[in-house]
Amino acid sequence: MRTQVGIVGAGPAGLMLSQLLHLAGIESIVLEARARREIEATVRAGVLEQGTVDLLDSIGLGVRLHREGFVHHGIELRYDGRGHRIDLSAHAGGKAITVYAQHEVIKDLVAARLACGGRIVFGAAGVEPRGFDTDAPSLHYSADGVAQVLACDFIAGCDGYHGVCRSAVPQGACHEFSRSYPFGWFGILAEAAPSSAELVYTHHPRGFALVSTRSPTIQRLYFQCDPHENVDAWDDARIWSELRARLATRDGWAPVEGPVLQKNVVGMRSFVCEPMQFGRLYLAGDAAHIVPPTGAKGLNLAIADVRMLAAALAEHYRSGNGPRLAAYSSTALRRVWKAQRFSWFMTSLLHRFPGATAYEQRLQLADLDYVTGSDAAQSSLAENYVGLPFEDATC
Ligand code: RFL
Ligand code: PHB
Repeated sequence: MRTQVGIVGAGPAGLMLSQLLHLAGIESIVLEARARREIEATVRAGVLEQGTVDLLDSIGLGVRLHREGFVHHGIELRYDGRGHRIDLSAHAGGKAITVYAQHEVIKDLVAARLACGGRIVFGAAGVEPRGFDTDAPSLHYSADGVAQVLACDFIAGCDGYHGVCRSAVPQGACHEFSRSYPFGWFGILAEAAPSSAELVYTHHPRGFALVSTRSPTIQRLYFQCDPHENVDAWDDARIWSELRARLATRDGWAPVEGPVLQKNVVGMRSFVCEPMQFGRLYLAGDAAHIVPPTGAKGLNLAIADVRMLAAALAEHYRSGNGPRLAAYSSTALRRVWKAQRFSWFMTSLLHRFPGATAYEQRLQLADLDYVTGSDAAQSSLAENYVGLPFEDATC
């Protein structure tokens, strides 16, 4: 088998890359380890930046998103029992965010790929990128127990943080920068009407809490927990009691409660691999970098990477010469590091850090006071939250 671009991973990065390449007249095949129903059911991100929505619109994939997603023009920062609204649109040139679940984006992308005759190999086992330091890279894998080789011009490693592409890079070629946080997020899906029209990010002495939503009948909420927390130790009553305590305001606000449908604990890490290119292997999305979810940047960054990569590959195939392809890693990393900075800022602003001194706790409150009281600070937060402008044109 042969294709122009062999893509590993059918997450947002891999699927979007494949669709953008198709629209630029470039063939690709996606190899995905999991089954279609699994990738379409995994609950993860929810916040889409304006640029992500605009890109989905521009390729005709905005219909369901606009019908079922929620456009938010602001977020609330809550601390000391009081809420402070940040008007995102007023501070970021009219831009907004859309709350639309990642697995719904995945469903839309899979449907679009298949409708265009695109190939996604689900259940691809033992994927191994080879020869990416030569002009003849290939992906070795097995499907239904039969060994296969996919020869290609380029390999796109879109296989997430635990994928095989980054680990195929020779030791020493990849410089890794990382930070782990001494807490995780306990995430729930609950059957209840939205508690709030906009997202609520809360700082509380018991720890961070976040109110988000999914639909008129399903809410998504998170609270800071021990990274090794046992979800089975938390029944519905205990979960709601903790959320009530952290989210309470002086004027008696309380979340709308309902049965908890799903619960899990998410670790918090920051990670960057530099560079993002090794010969003919290009990494994109979580395969190259991850952020703690407090800034809602991971999925959006994955989409931004492949937008740049697709434009660079299109230029390469069009002109036979690819200055953009050569610059992919450095161009992408500039955006990546700004998202790292913002995610670190939001995480530091809002969480309770075990062992923080009284002095550090006071600084954190001063930071919250500054951000919610200063127009300049709100503009900075809003500009980053809705998504920084793209430096590069689309393909
Ligand atoms: P993904 O989504 O991990 O997809 C990688 C795909 O590769 C497959 N794969 C392999 N396939 C073949 N062979 C192998 N050896 C393979 N190994 C792996 C996997 O099965 C999978 O299908 O990476 P991608 O495409 O880079 O997308 C990244 C995003 O998924 C991630 O950054 C976001 O979910 C992060 N995130 C958020 N991002 C946002 O922009 N906004 C948010 O509101 C937001 N909230 C979140 C989040 C992540 C969370 N968790 C669970 C960490 C909230 C949470 C709780
Ligand atoms: C979500 O709705 O899942 C969500 C919202 C905001 C975040 C992270 C996750 O910062």
